[in-house]
Amino acid sequence: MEKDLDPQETAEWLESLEAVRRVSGPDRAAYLLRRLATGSRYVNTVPTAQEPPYPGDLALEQRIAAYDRWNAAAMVSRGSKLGLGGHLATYASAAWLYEVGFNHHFHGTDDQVYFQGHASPGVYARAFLEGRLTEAHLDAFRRETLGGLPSYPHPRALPGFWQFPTVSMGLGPLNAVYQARFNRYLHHRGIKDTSRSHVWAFLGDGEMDEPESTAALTLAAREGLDNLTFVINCNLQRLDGPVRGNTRIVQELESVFTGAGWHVVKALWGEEWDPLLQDDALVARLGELPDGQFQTFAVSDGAYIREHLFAGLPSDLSDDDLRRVVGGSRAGHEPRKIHAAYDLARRHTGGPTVVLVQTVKGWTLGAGVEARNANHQMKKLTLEEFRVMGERLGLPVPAMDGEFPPYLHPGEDSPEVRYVRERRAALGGPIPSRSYAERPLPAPQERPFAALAKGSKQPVATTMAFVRLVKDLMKDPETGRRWVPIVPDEARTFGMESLFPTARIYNPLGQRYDSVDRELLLAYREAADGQILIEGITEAGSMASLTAAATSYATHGEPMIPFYIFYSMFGWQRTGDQMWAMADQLGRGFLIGATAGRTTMTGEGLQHADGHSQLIASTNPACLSYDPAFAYEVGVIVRDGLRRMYGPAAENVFYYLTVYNEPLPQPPMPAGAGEGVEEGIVKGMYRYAEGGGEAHILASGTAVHWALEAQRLLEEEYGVGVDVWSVTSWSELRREAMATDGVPYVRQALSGTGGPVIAVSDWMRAVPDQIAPWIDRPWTSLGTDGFGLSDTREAARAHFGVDPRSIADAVLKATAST
Ligand SMILES: Cc1ncc(C[n+]2csc(CCOP(=O)(O)OP(=O)(O)O)c2C)c(N)n1
Ligand SMILES: [Mg+2]
Repeated sequence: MEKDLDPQETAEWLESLEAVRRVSGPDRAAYLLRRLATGSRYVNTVPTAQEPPYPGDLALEQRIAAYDRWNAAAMVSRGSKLGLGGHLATYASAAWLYEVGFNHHFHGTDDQVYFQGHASPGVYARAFLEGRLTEAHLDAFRRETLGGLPSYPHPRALPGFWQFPTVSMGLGPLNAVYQARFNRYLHHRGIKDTSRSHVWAFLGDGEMDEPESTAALTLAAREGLDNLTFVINCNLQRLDGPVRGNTRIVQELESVFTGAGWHVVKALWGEEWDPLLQDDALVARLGELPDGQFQTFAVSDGAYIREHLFAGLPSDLSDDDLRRVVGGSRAGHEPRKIHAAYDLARRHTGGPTVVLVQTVKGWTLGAGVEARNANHQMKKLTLEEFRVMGERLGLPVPAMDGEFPPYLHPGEDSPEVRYVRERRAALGGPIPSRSYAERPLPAPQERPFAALAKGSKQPVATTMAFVRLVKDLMKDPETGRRWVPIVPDEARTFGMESLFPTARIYNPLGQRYDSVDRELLLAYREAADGQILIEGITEAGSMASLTAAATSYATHGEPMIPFYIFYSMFGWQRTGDQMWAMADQLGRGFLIGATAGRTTMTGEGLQHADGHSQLIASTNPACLSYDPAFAYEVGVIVRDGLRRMYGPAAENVFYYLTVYNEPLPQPPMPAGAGEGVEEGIVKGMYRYAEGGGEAHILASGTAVHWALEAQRLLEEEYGVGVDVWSVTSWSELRREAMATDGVPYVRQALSGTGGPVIAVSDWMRAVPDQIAPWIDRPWTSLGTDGFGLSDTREAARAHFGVDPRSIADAVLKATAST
């Protein structure tokens, strides 16, 4: 809660504003407030006179930055001969933002840096200078089949180097907020002291258009995340042209971040502007100039600038000076100004900081590139352009023949190389770097799994079975505290309120109110060391939380076991890109799609009824996706998942389990078959109920119950005996079949049986059809293709033709025609 430092002054101001409102109307009062929030002067937050001394050797750093600029441009240009692409302009505008960080601010062991994806050539160039990469690496940029460098920050493709994938725009800023938040969570829960760590997120001004970019701003302020800094490179351009041609992106972002409660630091103008900015009229004019016009000034001659920007204002500068200052003097090209801003950001307490820094896109790459609308897609400079750039940067430009420029290196023993290595050593080690030691977790106690294996006569939905399981697992003496339950405001829907009193809901402020239900056994309990993350109604935020927890084994050396439980409809199709990014980031954990199925959630209809998330999940190579029918299957899958993700040979996979909300009796794990059943559950199918073998019904999830009912109907009414199989994972069966050189498991399982195969589930037909190519017998699939609708379960299932009667009909038809 904000403290009123001077209540009397507050009262006076409020009184004045109230008077404005009375006299001139509410619109006028609102205008004044808006001006106050957004109309701060369009100048640097730290004036030159107040800049802290620069902590490094500026001349040397200039040369280092020059080498990095050259090599970044060279690697992209050289790659262009194969048509592999790459980006020149992003890094060229941001080079100093990174150099100042590398030399003075990024703490190797503590800090976590989200690099702007398209700036990766510069990050590689810097690693080349530090001796972490060789020329051969740079020359294999974007040639991953040769073991070369990935185009963007991809931990999965370069796992010792990159930590955070960023190039799907908007996910970086969102994930960065939740990463900073998760660091605090680990701290508050006593799992790791993260008080020294800082999260830096480098973002494009165009990237801020993505709704995800600003989605978590208020969370960061609310939770006081002063361990987080956004650096937004305001080069005023995105891919096609200006970010805000007719208005101003810096002021827009300033008002958004200010309104969200962030500390805003502006670093806009280079030092040469200082005398000009003495003129308030010019400052006011700059603050009202459309960005598109300012971009044009960046490429205009002095006469045009004098005529259009300075019209009516005095200026002592020559045309050449004007061209130089207006053309390129920006705070983002000056290490002192960047350091001043970062320093302020790091010293700020109580909340997050955003540094809005102005640059020219393509800076130093020459007149054909700088501030040009098409520069995002320029992939190559001519040798002449390299020569001009090298001279401008003060580099020893070699004689160049052939088509492409060489890489430049000052020599192993040069002051430049010694300096970058010393700086990184002083700051604790290389960045980016993803290094950690695997810490296998012991297998949990057997008791919770044994409870599920016993089954229950009382009808229980598989959602409840899962929640009971994790509730028990959270009590495990060794691993219980590593569980991280994540829910977007649906804990009650999934029966999770039973976790509130013991596990409690994480809130760094604790609970500052008497909860309305405090007398109840299952009262709403918030606590600073709470274990449950109730994220509010944000699936995107929950996914970002999951990503942070799922990668804690690598980012913190602390394996955590997150499970994120959500309405299955609002998972894969809504946030599938985040699941893709989590796969890139090598996340490990459980996604639980609850209230799954097109017909199983009664009465909710078209936008809730999920008949396809199993299909989307199957497209993610890191995801093992299961559709269990019975509680004991849930137990077997979770136990196997814990082994595969947290055991001694941990794999970089995550799990998706769909669970249903239809309470049904839960049978005990079939006895006798024992290990065969468990193996079948893990591999994807096993025979649950033999019944004559004239046909075979393959069913998954809740549809196994319909299949069993169809089996009974067929036996009793038609004397047809069929077997019912529980398919726990269509996609794992398919993957194994595609991968094996031998007989696929699905064929092995069915070997020795005959008769047609009928597949059914609460998913669209394409889900079971995944295994159809390996069924060498008549195949029929039933499913819930089309939009969902609300009705009783029975009516909905009859509508889609997946109810027991429809299954029986399909079996009769199939057996008749064979
Ligand atoms: C979600 C998503 N949409 C579109 C793109 C394609 N894209 C890549 S870079 C870019 C423009 C980036 O502009 P900005 O964020 O301002 O970065 P700058 O290069 O100017 O620093 C676009 C549209 C993407 N990478 N991710
Ligand atoms: Mg931009």
